[in-house]
Amino acid sequence: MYVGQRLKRKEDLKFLTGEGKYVDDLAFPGTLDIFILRSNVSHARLTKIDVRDALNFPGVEGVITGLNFKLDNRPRNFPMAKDEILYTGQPLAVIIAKDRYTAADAAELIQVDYEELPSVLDPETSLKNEIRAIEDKDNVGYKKVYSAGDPENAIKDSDVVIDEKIEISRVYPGAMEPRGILSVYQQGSLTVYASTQSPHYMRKFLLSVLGDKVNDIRVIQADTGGAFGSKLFPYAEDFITAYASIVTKRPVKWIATRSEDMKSTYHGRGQIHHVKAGAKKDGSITAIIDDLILDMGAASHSTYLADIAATMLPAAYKIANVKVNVYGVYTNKTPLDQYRGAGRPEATFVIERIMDILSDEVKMDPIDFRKKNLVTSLPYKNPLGINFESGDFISLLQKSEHVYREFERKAEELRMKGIRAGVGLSFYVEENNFGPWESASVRVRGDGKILVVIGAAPHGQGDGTAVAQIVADELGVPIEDVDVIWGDTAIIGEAFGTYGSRSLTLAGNAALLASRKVKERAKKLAAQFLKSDVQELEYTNGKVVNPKTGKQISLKEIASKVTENLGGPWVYKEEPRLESTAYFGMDDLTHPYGSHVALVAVDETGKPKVLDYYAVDDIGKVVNPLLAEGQVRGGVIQGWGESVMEEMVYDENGNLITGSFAEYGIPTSMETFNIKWDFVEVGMSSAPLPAKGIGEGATIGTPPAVVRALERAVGKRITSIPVKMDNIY
Ligand code: MCN
Ligand code: MO
Repeated sequence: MYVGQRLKRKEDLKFLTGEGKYVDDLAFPGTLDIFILRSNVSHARLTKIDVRDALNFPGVEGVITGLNFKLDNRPRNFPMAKDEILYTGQPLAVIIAKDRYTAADAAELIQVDYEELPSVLDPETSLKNEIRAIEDKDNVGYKKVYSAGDPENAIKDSDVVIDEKIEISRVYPGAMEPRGILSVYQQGSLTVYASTQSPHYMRKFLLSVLGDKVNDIRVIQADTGGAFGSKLFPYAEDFITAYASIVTKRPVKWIATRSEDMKSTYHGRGQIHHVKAGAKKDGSITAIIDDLILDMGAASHSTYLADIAATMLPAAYKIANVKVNVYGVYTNKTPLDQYRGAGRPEATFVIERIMDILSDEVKMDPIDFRKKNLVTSLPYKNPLGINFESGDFISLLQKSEHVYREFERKAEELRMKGIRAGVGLSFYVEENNFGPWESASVRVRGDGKILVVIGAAPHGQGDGTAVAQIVADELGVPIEDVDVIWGDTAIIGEAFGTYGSRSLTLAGNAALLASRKVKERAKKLAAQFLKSDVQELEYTNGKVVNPKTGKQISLKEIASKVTENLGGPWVYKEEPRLESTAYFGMDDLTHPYGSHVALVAVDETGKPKVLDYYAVDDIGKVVNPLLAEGQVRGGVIQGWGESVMEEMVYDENGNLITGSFAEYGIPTSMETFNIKWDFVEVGMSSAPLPAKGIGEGATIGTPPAVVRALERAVGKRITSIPVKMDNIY
């Protein structure tokens, strides 16, 4: 069995040997580059763009301004500003030239006339609606109330009530490879190579507005150096580049520089919660009332993040009375969207801060306080309608509690030596496997090698290896004979992609089902070669056998037999097909859960350091614990970065101050630390291979654990991230 083994990734070698092919590594003769002139004011009325000098610049092939398509929820004037500029970094003009340097030089000759308008950057100021972020538009672009029970009265009935402002700053989903796209025009059609999480979705959204200008669009995912949620939804640059290649009838490439990526890639998180929560003396929570403000930036495509955060807020706890008032507000900033965890890290940070703060207020041990309120039997439907399908919260918490007590003893020893140290524990419920379905094809080739094409589009997770494990087990063949490929709209019918920690469960199960169908095909074909009735045959260990006669034929032999006799007659009673496609989806999302424990020390300058770290998850069946652990390790470090260093900061004029890695703190190898990961396989999903996702879990579990540890180390209540050194000095 390969499933369950810690196999190394099949996909790593090409990257380790420098043979990866990212978009910018691809070269086509005659490729033109584009440079995007972006706004350097955050709010203005655009009156005129004069491009004459730029057009005459040697090497320039064209300039585009005012390009607009109708797409829901994108900024007014998308993909380029036309009459109103809404944020610094918004595209104003596009220069197409023989190379990127020429394009950038020509851009300097463009004259932009505008009248500045007051801008609003702070989401709470925006909520007041005194200054409009978008002219003629209410700043509150989204409003929704989630409510259950009678929270107002339940709060009044509490022995202890807390009232806190909890802030989760905006962050940059900093993938190693910035975004990039290459659109190749040929005979009225486009082949688009992109750094993306979903070629199929990209094809769909490009076709939705360019469909009348081209015959077809094929999207190929180039090797993609990470995405963390940020390369899924449509971007201005996708449309601009594809459009530029249509008008020039040439290949056109756009590659973001790092600083360009930081202002144009949708930022993540950006939520403020004003929370009131109450508890009884015995530690039972009475109610939570939360005003959730989502800092949407200049567009409204991020509202689903507030919905996820609101409905997941009660988390693993029995809280009957809850109300979340959601306000999505416009600000003159880069639009917001998902970043690894997408709404669940925000919900978890808020609820876990509440758990710790309430436990302090009722003077209870924070773990006992959690136990008092934890959901004890699953399935369980939370008051806002989310169904937690399977698992055992209490026993997992007991596991992490054990580590918590041990870390507490270590912290105590450190404190005796005068070192400021603290321990924090978080318990979280995840929501993943966002749907609706995924596809996979399994093809046995003439040489017996197996090609699996999955509709998911991994970009660092390692799903290719795990899917190969699943298929190799099911077909009973060596894993070396199984190749998994993905990321091309022309090689797989329809598909969705990689996001919402769904690839292993949905594409993995689709591959499992496709393999089962292939086994049925193999039996049918074997029947004629073994001169048996198909009912008599069994498929085991890569062979079809007839237990009665003892005759057998391997999958490889069948594949070879149906592809021999070049030029010969059709001799098959059965169609010689040894391939199958399957689609797999589930009725509902999955809800794995886990717990993180951190031991953190703060030195005399206020610099925090993680001394020890433990995480435990229940994601149902774990296909490859090495890959899952890799996800947790990366996620913990990202969660640490978000907790203590990462923040997108704007000045009062709307300039992005953290516009490069010189100003934006992102963890490096120097900030990593020891992480121990454990898993249990209790809460199975309903899929044939009963897995749930792990791709985002650690970014959800980490911030509340490390922030609690910091709070304990310095003895000061902490309610916003990133925690600033001067707060804990
Ligand atoms: N896995 C497993 N057993 C399970 C579940 C998963 O062995 N029961 C393994 C899978 O084989 C895969 C990995 O764990 O190698 C993650 O699988 P899964 O949970 O299905 O998540 P996805 O593959 O769908 O990845 C998406 C997820 C998301 S939503 C973000 S955001 C994120 C993340 O993955 N972005 C990443 N991890 C990332 N890791 C890298 N390197 N780069 C990103 O951009
Ligand atoms: Mo994601």
